[in-house]
Amino acid sequence: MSEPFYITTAISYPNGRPHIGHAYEAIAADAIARFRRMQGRDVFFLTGTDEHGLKMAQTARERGIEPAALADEMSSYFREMDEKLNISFDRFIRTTEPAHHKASQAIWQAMVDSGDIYLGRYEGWYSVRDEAYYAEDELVTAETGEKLSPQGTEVQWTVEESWFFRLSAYQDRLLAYYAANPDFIRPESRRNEVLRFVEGGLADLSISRTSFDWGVKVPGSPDHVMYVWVDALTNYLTGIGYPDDGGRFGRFWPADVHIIGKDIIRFHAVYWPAFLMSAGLALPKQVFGHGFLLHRGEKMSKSLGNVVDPNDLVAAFGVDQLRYFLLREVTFGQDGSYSAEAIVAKVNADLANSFGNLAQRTLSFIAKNCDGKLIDGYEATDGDRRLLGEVRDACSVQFARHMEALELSAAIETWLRAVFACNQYIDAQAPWTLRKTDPERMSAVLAVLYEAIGNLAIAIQPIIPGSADRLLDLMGVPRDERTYEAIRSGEWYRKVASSDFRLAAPTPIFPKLELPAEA
Ligand code: ME8
Repeated sequence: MSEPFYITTAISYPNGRPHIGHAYEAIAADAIARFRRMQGRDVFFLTGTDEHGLKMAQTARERGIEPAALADEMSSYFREMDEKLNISFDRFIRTTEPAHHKASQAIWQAMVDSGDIYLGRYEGWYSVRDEAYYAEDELVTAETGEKLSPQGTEVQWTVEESWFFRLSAYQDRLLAYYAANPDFIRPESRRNEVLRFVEGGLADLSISRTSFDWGVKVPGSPDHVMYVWVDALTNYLTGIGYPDDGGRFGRFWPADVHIIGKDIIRFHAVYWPAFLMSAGLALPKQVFGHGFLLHRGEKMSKSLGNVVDPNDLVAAFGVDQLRYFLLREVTFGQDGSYSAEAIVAKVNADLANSFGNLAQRTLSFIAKNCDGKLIDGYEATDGDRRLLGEVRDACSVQFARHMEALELSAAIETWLRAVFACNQYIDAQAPWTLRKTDPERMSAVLAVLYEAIGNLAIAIQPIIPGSADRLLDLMGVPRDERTYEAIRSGEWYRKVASSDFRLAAPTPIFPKLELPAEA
């Protein structure tokens, strides 16, 4: 059986509709999941919605509906967005599912059993927006004199009986774990941020609430619901069957990587490992905090009116166009900016003009001038071998190395350099001239290009799955040959060429984009 690979996104708060930041995270995680599947790994990809907590309860109250009704409605928009973006999740989890309540109570009980939970009284600051507690010295003062969270959100003084988690007892164990596992938190900037925070000392964490009841009930303490982050983080266990399904849970835990945004790194890299240590469970291998997506360099906010619905971007530019832009433009781990102009410019330059044009002119030439027939054997020149070697190396070895390191934009750049090399080759070889002067050489050049384009399409599948599939279907590349292994072995071209496959006249896979009028 192949090696498991368990990847998760954060689960989103469905207190509003999904925005481009949610889309970005889903797309990045999907590219990694697809890449690992192509490597032959047995992938489990989890995503979903985080439906408890005060923020959900308050939004529902403002809208005059029950929190459950709000969650049902909004969660469906997240799922629809995922489907539209071609996100290949294996499970879409909702934290209101009974199985999740059971899992959260199980991990709670395990923490009780290790003596890490005690009853106390919480007096301090809470931000509903962030669903987070803050210490006095973490707060910032606004120009108006109002106290705000370090994220700039409103905080309220809260006094409540509460169950506490003995987080303070985990400082040394966490620091030792970070030191022994330098790749646990990535990128480096996030790791440093977490180290500084933990080195500064950890206070015990309030992990239950009594002032509202929209949450998972604390076992044996019916007046308390769990602090939303305790149940939210546990989704990563529920998703693979904890506590019952020994089979799947045993196979996929610990997770290979949690893909999350930089604003929630503390929950994933401090609280979560401490909860798991307390419950006697293994720790995830990696937590990756990606950057934030800005609109024209500005933070998205309802008041600025620049919160963009991902569905509109898909309608305007296309799914793969959006996926490509986000993964190529934003260095994974850093903040990035987007605008309609930037999407149009990047997609036209890279997909329409470089890759699309390469495929279109080669394939339509073969369809038109060779009856769609490919030649099986030919005499390769040094230049032919050089190009094929370069493309093969870029598409299998280098692309894969970058993807494994979660350097998504670097992987795409490598691929694009190979596309450029093909375009130089086609211009230098000029098959349209050879057609008259040396038809045999023309056929060889087309065979080289066909294999190169096929390899480029195979490699880029995780990034632009729909378009790559269409191109590979058109080119007759067998489904089971669409892997990095197939690129390396170089067998697929001969199989296609020696079969009775005939290439049909292609329509462009990447039509040139126009800037929408209202942009
Ligand atoms: O934080 N750019 O939910 P959420 C990029 N429920 N990513 C962004 C972003 C932006 N502009 N805005 C948000 C939560 N995100 C919790 C998670 S996990 C056990 C619980 C990212 O809906 C954000 O960083 O506020 C997070 O990873 C994800 O979107 C969901 O954010």
